[in-house]
Amino acid sequence: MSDKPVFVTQPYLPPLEEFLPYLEQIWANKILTNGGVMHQQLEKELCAYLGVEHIALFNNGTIALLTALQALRVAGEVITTPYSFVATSHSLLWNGIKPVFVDIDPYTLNLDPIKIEAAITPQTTAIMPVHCYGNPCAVESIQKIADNYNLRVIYDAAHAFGVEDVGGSILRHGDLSVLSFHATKVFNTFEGGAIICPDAKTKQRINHLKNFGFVDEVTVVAPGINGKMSEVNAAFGLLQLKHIDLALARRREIDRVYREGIRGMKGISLVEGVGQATANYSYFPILVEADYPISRDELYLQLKKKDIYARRYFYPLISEFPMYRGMQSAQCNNLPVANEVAKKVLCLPIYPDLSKDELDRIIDALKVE
Ligand code: T4K
Repeated sequence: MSDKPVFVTQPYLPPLEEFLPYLEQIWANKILTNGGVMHQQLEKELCAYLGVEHIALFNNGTIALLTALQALRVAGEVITTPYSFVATSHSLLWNGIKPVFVDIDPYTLNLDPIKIEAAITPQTTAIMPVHCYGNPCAVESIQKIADNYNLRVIYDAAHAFGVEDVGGSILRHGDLSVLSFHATKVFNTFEGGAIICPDAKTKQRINHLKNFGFVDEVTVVAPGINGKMSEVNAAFGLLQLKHIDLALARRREIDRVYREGIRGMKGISLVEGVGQATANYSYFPILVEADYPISRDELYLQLKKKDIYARRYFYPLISEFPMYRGMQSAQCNNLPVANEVAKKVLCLPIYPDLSKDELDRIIDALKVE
């Protein structure tokens, strides 16, 4: 059995020689960024692959989130989840918006729709839910609330590449959805991200905003940012797309082996997928319960000693960080489920190149007496 370190994830890299022709084309064109041919091609191919109509590529998911909020002119207060990566609520603070944290559902680990209404105030303008681990949010209940109160919905879909519900892509819900193509994601462009939007007019506004607000050489219509994806990143995306189905199939198999090996272990609960017609197996979270022989943190350290680098996504909760913890909605008693889950969660390694030996090694390491 190999004992090389196993990380929570590892990017899937196609053979290097397959990437060289893309680089040769970039070298020949000398167009490195600002919406070159690779960029245009990737937008087209992603729309087809994901089954969406309009996509705007970005240099990362965080800038895409910032821009999505700007695109819809969101202000005031936005309801969001504390159980996510900090970029979700940081994007609100960067826009001068006050995040209002609402607790999560204990099964989906996403924003609990039943608790949203009580958090709405006259200042609320939008809801920013997260499809955490690629598990779909309660999209219909959320839309109903948004319609009743005239709120915008921006999904942080950083984990949800390729996820579908019975009606098609999960990314079609809400006003906008934001993807991350970071190295640690199911589909990566080294760094990258995207906004999925419903119509050409919104896409045009997003395109202006990600290019400093420029419409043409002499016209600037908004205080935009530089959110453009480069040609090298787009080229890598085009190549990744050729391998994505294989990578997803491998993830599905790892998920199956984990479930088979772990189900029935005393003190470990699995997070079940709810509402996916197609899942992407982006993370493999387990919950370490009170009747497990050791605590979650002891297990985390014990795995580390065995060179297995599981991660406590998402602990600490966003609401525990200094820039949020003074807010009323960040208080522990407002977020009992999120606080409980953050204490129990551990994400096990999952990525296409994880070998059978490594997988067995991880499952064995969970068998603690
Ligand atoms: N919204 C949500 C819900 C998100 O989860 C994220 C990002 C965003 C928004 C923002 O999107 P971006 O602006 O990032 O596009 C990682 C990622 O940096 C972050 O993208 C991701 N979420 C978050 C959940 O995880 P860290 O601090 O855990 O990453 P790091 O560097 O510790 O990497 C984890 C492991 O992955 C390493 O131990 C080894 C492996 N790894 C990592 C990198 C970067 C590699 O093998 N190769 C690599 O290049 O945040």
